[in-house]
Amino acid sequence: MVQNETTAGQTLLTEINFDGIVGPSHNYAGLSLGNIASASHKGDPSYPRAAALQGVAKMRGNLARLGVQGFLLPLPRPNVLLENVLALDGTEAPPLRAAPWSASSMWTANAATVSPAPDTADGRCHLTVANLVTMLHRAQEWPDTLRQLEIAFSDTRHFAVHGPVPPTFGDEGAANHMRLCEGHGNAGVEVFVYGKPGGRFPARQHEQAFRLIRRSHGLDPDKCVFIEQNPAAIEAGAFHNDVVAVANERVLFTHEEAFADQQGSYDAIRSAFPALEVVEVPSSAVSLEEAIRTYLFNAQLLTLPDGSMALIVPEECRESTSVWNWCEGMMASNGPIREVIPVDVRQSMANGGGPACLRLRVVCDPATVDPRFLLDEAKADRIEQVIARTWPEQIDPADLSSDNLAADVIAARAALLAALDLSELG
Ligand code: SUG
Repeated sequence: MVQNETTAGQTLLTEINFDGIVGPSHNYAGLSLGNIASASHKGDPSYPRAAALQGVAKMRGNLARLGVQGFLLPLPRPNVLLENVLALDGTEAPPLRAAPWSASSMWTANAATVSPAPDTADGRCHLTVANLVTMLHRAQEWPDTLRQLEIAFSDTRHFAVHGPVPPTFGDEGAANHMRLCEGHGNAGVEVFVYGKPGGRFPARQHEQAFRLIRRSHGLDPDKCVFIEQNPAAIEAGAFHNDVVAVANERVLFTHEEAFADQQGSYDAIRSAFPALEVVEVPSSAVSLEEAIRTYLFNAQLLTLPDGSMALIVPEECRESTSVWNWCEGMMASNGPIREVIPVDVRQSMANGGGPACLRLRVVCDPATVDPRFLLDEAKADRIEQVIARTWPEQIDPADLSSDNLAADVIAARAALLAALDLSELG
């Protein structure tokens, strides 16, 4: 396990990836305006069992690589509360009927914004649950996500879990947040990336949401950088910044067209974090469209136990000539990213969620987390068995009002909670 001891020498801080287990109602309803994969797979049949097993396989790989892995559970679906609020009576448009069924909480990069303990004024790790207000099917997530975070990170000596910022300010969590540091357990520089409204697609992350989080997490203003997303990237389908950039330790891996002012953004980060190493992919090598289609940047950039870095990318990257050529060139060079490892998360990808969307990074001492949210091989076996036994094999969007399917989805989730001793989330 890669671990850093804090200067106080009391806790062992490490980065833990908490993956969202893909829920039994996973479907393609085309609910996310501005998310090209979601729109283009609208109406397709989905395969929840295969989707969830792909997710567990990814977690197993990272558990083997890093020695530590966490997870968050699917939320209750169909969401009866939302169904009632929407006054569904069969006359509504199909997207409204589909929203209470969404399994979108699988993308835990949108669960919360996380500031590790070494960055905060009170020395605790702060998490603010994301309000996700821009999309109806995602706005229903936060109350149940908050309940889960409050259990997983209930040790208030080490964690502070915050409710959402007011809904006036759209907040999509860690998907638009990056952290540069010498090692995960050292104090870092937090980079907040926001969009400006007014374009063809919604700008889902508002600047003021992040400014509020900066204050409530007790972050030093000199160690925070606020950067505008490139409006052209949002127009091209980068609805979250993690579709075009990812950071780990001193490395920022980014497309050339990620930010409104690319060079100015590097300069701003570098003035707070002089050791910054930028690995930039030029548009001449990989177009913005191809980067978004393959999700090259929606990768997990991991520090392996030997200190080298590996990039966990979707399989779609290996199938793209321009992207794979670039990856091979990078691996042959002397850069900080030594290895590129493709993983199959195709069911999630078809809804616009790559390897990085599926995980929330929390730097903390694993001993301070509720162990029920931490994975080991035996637990992965157990999770797989429940999924294989109870997750629907296929869902057609037209099935989404069926009482039988609702009963199956509810029973499947309950079986998983029981297997993990987490029935209190029921
Ligand atoms: O919010 N897709 C998600 C994908 C989220 C990806 N997360 C990150 N980039 N971190 C979204 O757009 C599609 C659901 C549907 O169409 O049924 C969806 O919600």
